[in-house]
Amino acid sequence: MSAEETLILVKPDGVARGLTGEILRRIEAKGYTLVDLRLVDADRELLAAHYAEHEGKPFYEPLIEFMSSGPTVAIRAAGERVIEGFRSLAGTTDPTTAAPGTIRGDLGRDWGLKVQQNLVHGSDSPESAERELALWFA
Ligand code: IDP
Repeated sequence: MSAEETLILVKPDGVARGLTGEILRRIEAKGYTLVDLRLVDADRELLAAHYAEHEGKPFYEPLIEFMSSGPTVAIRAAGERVIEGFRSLAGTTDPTTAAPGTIRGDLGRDWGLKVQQNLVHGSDSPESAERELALWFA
């Protein structure tokens, strides 16, 4: 069986703050393999497909706007249980309360905006990973 793969994004706040290297370092230090990586200026069509499950929620428009505000680094990463492992490295959604030691907990905080700028995205299931990798690495 080949190793599990996931989609990781360094969101525009992470790229703008110069944290891409630090985030890649943490992924590699955990032992996951970087299989592919690209810098993407995500358009609305890609973001609407990626965040389809959130359409209609109060933070949806601010989320799409934020994710269009600058380049995103898309990463295809691989390893045993990498989906679960990266979600654990990333920390919980709200960066203010994400545990210290996690990417969001150590490097993120609330900036008083309508959307949580929380530096990274990681697929949440094998089905999401397959769908999202197809979108970002089309
Ligand atoms: P996740 O990225 O931790 O998996 P999701 O629930 O999939 O979280 O939400 C997608 C993204 O939407 C989050 O990473 C965050 O940027 C934003 N978001 C989620 N919930 C809220 C909220 O209640 N307020 C503002 N932004 C949110």
